[in-house]
Amino acid sequence: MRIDELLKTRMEECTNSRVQQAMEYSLLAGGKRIRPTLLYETVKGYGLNEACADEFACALEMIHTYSLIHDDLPAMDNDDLRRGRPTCHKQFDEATAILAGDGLLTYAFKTASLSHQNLSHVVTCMKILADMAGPDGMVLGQCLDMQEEAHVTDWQALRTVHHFKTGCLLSAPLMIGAVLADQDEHTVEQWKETGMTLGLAFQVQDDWMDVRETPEQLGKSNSDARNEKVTSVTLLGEEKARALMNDLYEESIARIERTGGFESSSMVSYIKQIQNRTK
Ligand code: GRG
Repeated sequence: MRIDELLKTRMEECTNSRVQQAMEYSLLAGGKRIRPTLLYETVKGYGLNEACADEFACALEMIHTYSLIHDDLPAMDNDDLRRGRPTCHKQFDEATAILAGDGLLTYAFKTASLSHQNLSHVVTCMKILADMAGPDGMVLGQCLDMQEEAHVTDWQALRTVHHFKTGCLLSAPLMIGAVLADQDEHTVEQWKETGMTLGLAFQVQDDWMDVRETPEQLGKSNSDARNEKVTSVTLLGEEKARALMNDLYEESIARIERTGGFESSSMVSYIKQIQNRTK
């Protein structure tokens, strides 16, 4: 995959150290690469060459990987398995895993800044990255998730957690792709909404698979039950959660097909692939 080669090169350009090794261990462990792929699909749908999005594709995957490393820590979900391997803190140690997350987050912004695209677009895209990943975005979602017992008693409240925790980092590639393709603010907002719908579909699917599949199949611990997490499955039941997931995928596909000036077929077939995945 193009993104794997790019990430490998970026890691080779980082000073070799224990933290660099831990960053590389988690970043190059595989993963579905959904966020970079969504970005590439967006620019391609607008008729651009995917190379224009390389730096932001790397940045998105680095930020995503940092969030997984920190989410797996004992202070958060306390998980042992990620991407088919021991989690970063199990393979190294907790301090190194914290630093690896910090390193990836920082290195993401350095990487984004290396983009040769129109400077004003680059600044806008970096702001989107920060907004979607930071304390108004994914970090807020994670904070709400950690406090969930006090706050989450119904589907609407859980939806809000997922909106920030999962939706923001799936909206970011769509928004960034639209900015790189010189789309106006209204269109970028439309893509944000599409990403949020897709994010919710993806999260409900993740909840559903967490109860249906084994850790070996998923390549990660299915810790929701152990942590007594409120999920779409515990709130709605397996059948309703599955139906909701399919409705949300269909809604996001319909939104993509309605987007003016966008050749949607390749992105839509990619999303159907995600919807039908088994791990
Ligand atoms: C620590 C700030 C901070 C945030 C953590 C990503 C995250 C937020 C938590 C991980 C747990 C979780 C279920 C998050 C929802 C999003 C999600 C399903 C992440 C897993 O993404 P995939 O399936 O992972 O794309 P791969 O490994 O394929 O890249």
